[in-house]
Amino acid sequence: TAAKPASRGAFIVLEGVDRCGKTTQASLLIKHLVGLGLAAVAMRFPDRTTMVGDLINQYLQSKSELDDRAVHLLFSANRWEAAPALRKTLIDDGANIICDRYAHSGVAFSSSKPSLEDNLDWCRACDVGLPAPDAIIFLDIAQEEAEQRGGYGGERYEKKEMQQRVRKRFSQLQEMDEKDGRIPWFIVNAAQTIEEVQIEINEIVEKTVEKVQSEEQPVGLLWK
Ligand code: NYM
Repeated sequence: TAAKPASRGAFIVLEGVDRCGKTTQASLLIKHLVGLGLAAVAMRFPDRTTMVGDLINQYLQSKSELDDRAVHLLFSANRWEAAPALRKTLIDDGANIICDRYAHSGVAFSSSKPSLEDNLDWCRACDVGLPAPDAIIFLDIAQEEAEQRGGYGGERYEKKEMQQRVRKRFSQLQEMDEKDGRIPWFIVNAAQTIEEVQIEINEIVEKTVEKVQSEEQPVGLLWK
């Protein structure tokens, strides 16, 4: 059996509206951490490679229609099905996870739909108890700036009005987390150059990794 690692890995989540540069930054961050000799694993949600993920993918590409609550539960199930592997990576392998979107995207997008806008608590409920991030890095960008980046793709939700509502929801979720005091948010101005954004993110992540290693806290339970 493999030796138990000295400490667990940090669970870092990158969040933001579509076109904020999350995916680019996530892969740069992995390279940076590996360069520092730290184990780093990339994850992303939705994970379209699973059976649940395939249903989500068909929905996002408008190849299927689903009730808003049904698809919300699929996004949540897509996280729950990954949770055991996520814990194993953090705890047994002692590797850091860099995750492109997680539960906050789930709540922000679903609760921006007219049918769910008064149901924030319902939207949060199915993600309660998932492995909690040690830090949320929110890549903040103005709507106009995001739109200038080559425009949106053709997937569901990639519309101006929806994106504006999502951005507001993220702020609301940030406030709720800050009141609760367990999951720290770091807001990075994503309108800067790729290099400038990268420098800020690297610093936040290095500090978070150090904190997780020195405090020896177990992986938290989201919103519980
Ligand atoms: N999305 C993502 C949700 O609506 N709920 C979720 O739980 C998650 C994780 O899926 N517009 C939305 C946000 C995006 C879309 O994500 C696809 P990506 O990162 O473009 O593959």
